[in-house]
Amino acid sequence: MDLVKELEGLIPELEEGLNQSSDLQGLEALRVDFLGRKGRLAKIMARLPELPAAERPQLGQLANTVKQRLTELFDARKNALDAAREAALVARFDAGMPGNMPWKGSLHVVTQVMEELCATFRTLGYDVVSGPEVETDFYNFEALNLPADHPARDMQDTLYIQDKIVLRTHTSPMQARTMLSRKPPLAVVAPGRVYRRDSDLTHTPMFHQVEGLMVDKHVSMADLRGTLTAFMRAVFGPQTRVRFRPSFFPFTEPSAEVDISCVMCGGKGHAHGETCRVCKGTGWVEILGCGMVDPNVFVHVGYDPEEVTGFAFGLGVERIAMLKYGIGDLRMFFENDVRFLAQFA
Ligand code: 2NL
Repeated sequence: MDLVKELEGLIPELEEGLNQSSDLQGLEALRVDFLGRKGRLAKIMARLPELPAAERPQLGQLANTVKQRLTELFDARKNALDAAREAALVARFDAGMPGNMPWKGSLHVVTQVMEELCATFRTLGYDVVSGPEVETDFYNFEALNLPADHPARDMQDTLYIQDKIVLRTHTSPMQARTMLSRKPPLAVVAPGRVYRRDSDLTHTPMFHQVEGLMVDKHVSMADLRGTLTAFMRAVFGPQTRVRFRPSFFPFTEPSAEVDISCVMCGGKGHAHGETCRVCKGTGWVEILGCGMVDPNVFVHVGYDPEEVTGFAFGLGVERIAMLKYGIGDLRMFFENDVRFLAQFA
């Protein structure tokens, strides 16, 4: 048998094989078949001892040449396939197509509403003040006309850090701090987190408040009414009607609760022949509490109640956000389901 012919025959055979394989997998199979350790070239070389000793060096040399040629053919085909694949990718690539946009975070809806409420008061000339969530008994209770034995302290269950140190139950301590560090006239809003020992369908242990305070000579209930009416119309639209009902808070006298015409039914109490689920048919929804600052509060912060008067109010941000966006379940704000949050991005 002529080993020379067999060796030389490998070249056209590989050429034909290469022409028929059009993917990298087929190419690798061919490489193993021809050039692998147990491949066809190796098998021919294994038969070298069949030859007379004198012919072996010549055949060895031929084998090297054939091996080199096989390798060249193989590499050339591989390069051609790689280039074709690259060209196909480039042909499909559209540089004008939008890329995969990374997810972008956004402010929480409660933060957005809180900032909107503060921005509205800024346009009315109010300063925005913020401070500690861990407060002393003095700023959280005592200064606000809530002495230790006052029954009104039971109105809200407090989270204690230690004796006389609490998680603030409202943001009014910031207003007490502001009055102690500034002189009238002043107008401030205090946004932020507040804490209560309360947890059920409609209460969370942490929620957000915005409280406001104005102190000057001759500040009246009419100023309070005008300010809050303008505020409500800025937040819920110019068609909003506002009403005041008498109420009680330990830090204001007189005190009132404010209702606005229902954001759902426009105050009609019903829609499409059904009782409105937001206002329960009354046409009004409660939105905040307010009043004229109790003279005792002024005494605690060193203001003369014969000299100045003031009004104050407090509201829950989650409640405003629920009414503004028709959110029916308070827990939505705290579950951090991105599908919910992203609607307000
Ligand atoms: C409510 C009612 C209110 C105040 C908060 C206040 C603060 C100072 C002095 C007097 Cl420093 N008053 N704040 C007054 C009336 C009502 O909040 O229902 N909040 C959710």
